[in-house]
Amino acid sequence: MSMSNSLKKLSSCVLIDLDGTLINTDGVVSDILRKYLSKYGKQWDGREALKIVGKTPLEAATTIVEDYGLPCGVDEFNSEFYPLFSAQMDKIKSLPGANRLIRHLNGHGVPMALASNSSRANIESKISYHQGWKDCFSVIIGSDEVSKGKPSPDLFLEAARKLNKDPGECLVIEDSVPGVLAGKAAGASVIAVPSLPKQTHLYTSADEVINSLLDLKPEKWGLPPFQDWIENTLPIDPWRIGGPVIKGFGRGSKVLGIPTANLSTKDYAEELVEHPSGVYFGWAGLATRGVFKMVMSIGWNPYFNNTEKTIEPWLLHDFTEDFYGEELRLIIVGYIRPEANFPSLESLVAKIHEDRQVAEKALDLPSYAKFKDDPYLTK
Ligand code: ADP
Ligand code: RBF
Ligand code: MG
Repeated sequence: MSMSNSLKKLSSCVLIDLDGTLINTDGVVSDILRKYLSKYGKQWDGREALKIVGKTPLEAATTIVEDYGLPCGVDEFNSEFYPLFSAQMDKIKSLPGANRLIRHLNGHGVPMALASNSSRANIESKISYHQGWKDCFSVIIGSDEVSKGKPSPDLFLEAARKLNKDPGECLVIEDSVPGVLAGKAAGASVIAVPSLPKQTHLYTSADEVINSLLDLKPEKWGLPPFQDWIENTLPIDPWRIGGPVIKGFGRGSKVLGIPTANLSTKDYAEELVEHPSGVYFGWAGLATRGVFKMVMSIGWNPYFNNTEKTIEPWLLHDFTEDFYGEELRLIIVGYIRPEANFPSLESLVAKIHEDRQVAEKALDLPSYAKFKDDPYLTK
């Protein structure tokens, strides 16, 4: 729950978690467990993810061995799991906004500590694949270096001590519930960035819950603001997706008066997990019709509470006919805001029209406009 600004404590340093907060460890762990469990005739269904997020390695392994009734002990599981995991560590990607955050804070001389429930050795290995990260942290500390891991406050207390800071001056950034509890128990201010979708209700003890690192506003905590937003938009590394336009939920035009051209989720499952939900914009190409400005939402559409994460691109042009089946190409170049819920359909529609104006204006800026000519859009 967010506290009123006047009650917020100002922070002078940042204590940050690694797995699920800065890097997407979950993706690689899920891949390994899927294959590993199938050897025992069991199926990894991701349900366990909620139970193991933020746990120490021992707790996570115990949960898996017990819940799947594996015919091996925790030690045996670990001796098989860790070599598989180590071999895949180079494939763990940084989460959107992580690199940007680390560079920003380091560039402004804000002291940073990395405090993780994983072991010190594993932390070092994992971050070695991310250029320049190690040098940005004045302190790195793993759960094998304190007596108890999160949710105990030990890791954060020790990190603060090593930074020579009072815990009350520290801002903790965490994706897991145990991590948030640890931060609060240490006396720090805590921002939660839940790594699992639709779990916001579990994070009531955090001082602020944000959807992704893209939504972090350091100035709220007395830290230097990001300077890369331009005209209410955040430039992102452009990404491209395309495919034939399929039938969506059948309510875009009917319910909102805002048609959105849907792509098959099967064809871009990887992009869908990789990109945080939210409102984005860019360019859309239809081979026989041309290139158009585009604003879209990614996610579960809280107002409609969808069960599936989708991409809903609205082409900013009046078409006289539908174009189902035609090849649609998108280049997504910027971010506007997180998805939100609204008290009424009118307020949702008004917000989407506001997004349209933000996108239309921003796409004329040279740094976004240049993608209009990208051959991907029409070839
Ligand atoms: P669906 O449930 O299939 O997404 P919508 O009511 O959202 O249906 O309408 C989307 C369809 O409308 C698109 O697939 C496309 O064929 C057509 N369409 C017409 N104008 C637009 C536009 N400006 N942006 C996106 N789709 C449009
Ligand atoms: N749905 C929401 O529930 N919350 C939002 O914040 C939201 N933002 C949107 C922004 C844009 C630019 C567009 C095109 C759609 C947005 N919608 C949002 C999605 C809308 O609910 C969706 O298009 C319908 O579900 C139609 O299928
Ligand atoms: Mg649609």
